[in-house]
Amino acid sequence: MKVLVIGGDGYCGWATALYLSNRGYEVGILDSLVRRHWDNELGVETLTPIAPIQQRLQRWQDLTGKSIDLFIGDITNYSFLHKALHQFQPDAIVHFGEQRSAPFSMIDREHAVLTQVNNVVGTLNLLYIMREDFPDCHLVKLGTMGEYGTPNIDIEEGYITIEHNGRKDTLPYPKQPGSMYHLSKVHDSHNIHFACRIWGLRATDLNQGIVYGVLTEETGMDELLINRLDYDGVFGTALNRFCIQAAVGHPLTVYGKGGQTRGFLDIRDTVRCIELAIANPAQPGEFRVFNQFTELFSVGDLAMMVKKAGNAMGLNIDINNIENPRIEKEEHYFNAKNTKLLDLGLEPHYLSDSLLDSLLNFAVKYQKRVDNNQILPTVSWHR
Ligand code: NAD
Ligand code: USQ
Repeated sequence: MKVLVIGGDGYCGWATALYLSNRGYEVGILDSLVRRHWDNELGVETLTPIAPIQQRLQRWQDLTGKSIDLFIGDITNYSFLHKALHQFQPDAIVHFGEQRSAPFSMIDREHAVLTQVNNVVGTLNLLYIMREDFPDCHLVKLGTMGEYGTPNIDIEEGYITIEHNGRKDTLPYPKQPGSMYHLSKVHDSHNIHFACRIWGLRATDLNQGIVYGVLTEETGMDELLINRLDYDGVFGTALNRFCIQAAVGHPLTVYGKGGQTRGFLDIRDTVRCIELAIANPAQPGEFRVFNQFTELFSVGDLAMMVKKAGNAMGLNIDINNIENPRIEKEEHYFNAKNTKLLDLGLEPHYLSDSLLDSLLNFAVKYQKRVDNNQILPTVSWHR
């Protein structure tokens, strides 16, 4: 089976491409490398030294004998995308290739427009090519749990059955995203749903929670295969950031009261979830939605867990509840369903002391690469 991984030079995409290649899928990576460019523009670097994509792929081939095709270009460029897809002829497309940072999208108007154009137009181009030339191809699209926001009722997987004035229907679950980035994912979901309903395409929208960890079986095989691990205030995400902050003796940056609760998952489960979605494709015309996370945590509780694990290793760790740069609920109800991937066979790697130890040790190993000036948040949601 041929799988094209769009965004395969990024954090989730790189781990997924190698995992699928290792399991016998014929894999292609398509990436514009724009994420490396945004890092340069912001003056930030991943904690880990990542090799150029060509070197990464050469090393993978040398180690395993497996080759991965590479297409460098931007999916908002229709003619490039058209050519790449016709060359590769995918059976499934895994689409990670978007601007994925909420703070980046909230810097100013330009960054909001860039985010929404990059994400919405890229996905739209993909849908049109699939409609014209690859109608049986299965689109596996990375969405986000943040599409739902934090409603005061249970969050279902994509759809909710509603009774209204004596009539009943199952409808898309209401969306209340908290950033211009999360909004771009809502727009994508609507466009993909339309393409399935009206054109009969098949798609799975994976509403993923926050990913943590860095090692997978494949990316751990060799230093040249190392994955990115972001810690800066724009692209770094909660748990990964806390572990790196702990390693360099920076107080953990809990925003506001810290009661913000989100879905989380280990990167080893991200790659498995993608495989489960590919191996069990949506039906023609079906727009399937899975909530892709394994556990719920508040950011305050995560900080406490990192402090405890770090203390046990002899690290001295403070937690700072700093002023929240975002506009979001800091204490709220949050109960989201996540049974669909479990029903397909996902066996979660739950957050454990050993994972925290390994992530903390990993961060200690690369601590010299940390620029302390990049840790505090600089982007504000406030006017
Ligand atoms: P990332 O920034 O590490 O990787 C994204 C990759 O996509 C980059 O290599 C980038 O160069 C590429 N890309 C972006 N726009 C492109 C375009 N127009 N054409 C071609 N390539 C393009 O991000 P990530 O953390 O790996 O996230 C991957 C996907 O998963 C994103 O869609 C994100 O929204 C989603 N997601 C991530 C997380 C997380 O915690 N990291 C959580 C939930 C959902
Ligand atoms: N937070 C802190 N301290 C920090 C960083 C974040 O308290 O140092 C808080 C934020 O205020 C927020 C929560 O932690 O309440 C999550 O923030 P985050 O930066 O870890 O994650 P988020 O902005 O939601 O975005 C990340 C990925 C995005 C993905 C999303 C999944 O960057 O691509 O879509 O997680 S979810 O959160 O489920 O929508």
